[in-house]
Amino acid sequence: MNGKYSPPPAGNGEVLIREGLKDIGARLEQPLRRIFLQRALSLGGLSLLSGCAAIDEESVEAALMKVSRFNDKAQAWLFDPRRLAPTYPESMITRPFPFNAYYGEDEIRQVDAEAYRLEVTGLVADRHAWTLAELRAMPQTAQVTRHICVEGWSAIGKWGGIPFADFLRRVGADTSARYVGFKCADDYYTSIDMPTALHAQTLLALTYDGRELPPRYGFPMKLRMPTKLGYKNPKHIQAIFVTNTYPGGYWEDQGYNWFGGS
Ligand SMILES: Nc1nc2c(c(=O)[nH]1)N[C@H]1C(S)=C(S)[C@@H](COP(=O)(O)O)O[C@H]1N2
Ligand SMILES: [Mo]
Repeated sequence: MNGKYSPPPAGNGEVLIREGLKDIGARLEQPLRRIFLQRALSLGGLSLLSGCAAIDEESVEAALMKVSRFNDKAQAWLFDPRRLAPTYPESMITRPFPFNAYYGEDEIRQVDAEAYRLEVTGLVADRHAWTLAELRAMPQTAQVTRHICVEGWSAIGKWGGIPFADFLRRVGADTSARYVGFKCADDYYTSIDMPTALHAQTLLALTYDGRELPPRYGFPMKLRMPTKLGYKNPKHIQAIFVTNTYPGGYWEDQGYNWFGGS
């Protein structure tokens, strides 16, 4: 969101193509919150919001949060686990592929490959921590898909790695649980719904464009989901946990829509 990347000039096809209901939800939330707050305050008593006359910022926030959670439910209901996001020929890969994070490129996290262990906890049978060699030994696949960021850019890239559904099965995850949460090496965190975690195109990505995932794109590993907006795709994953307790996320806790479908 605060990345230093400037979008390529429009006209080479790499402009935001989806103005769908779902990402509009995420993009409008900030202005909507302001308008809503102004109206509520100037009307003095929007009792339908809270059932009481005193409208303060907190109750408006709470009401908007309810709207956003309602959106999550609607999106979860609309999500078709069998529908595939578009894939593209390699000739359409955006070069260079943009970098984005809540910090600039000068602060990209350097994760030590030797010391790295992926923690897997929560509702799983096998809680052992994974080395990179173990992760690379699992069957891998690759796909060319479009990444869409709420900041208004999109780009096509090629990610390779372990189908996340295979990984979840391998660790004996309780796939009836509601959430999969992620903690990252840079303090970023996010969480997703189980149907998206099990989607055929959700990858635990270890490579970018046929090579080891570089630090800028999330070394040693990111979760790549072409069915979700950019901010739902955690880079530098350090820990994965399966839970029924809502884990939120870095941007989601600041008002971005949690489901974040694209
Ligand atoms: N760990 C971590 N993951 C992250 C972010 C971040 O700041 N830290 N930013 C998110 C956002 S908003 C976007 S658009 C994508 C950018 O991924 P890219 O650098 O591969 O383009 O990473 C997402 N995952
Ligand atoms: Mo983003």
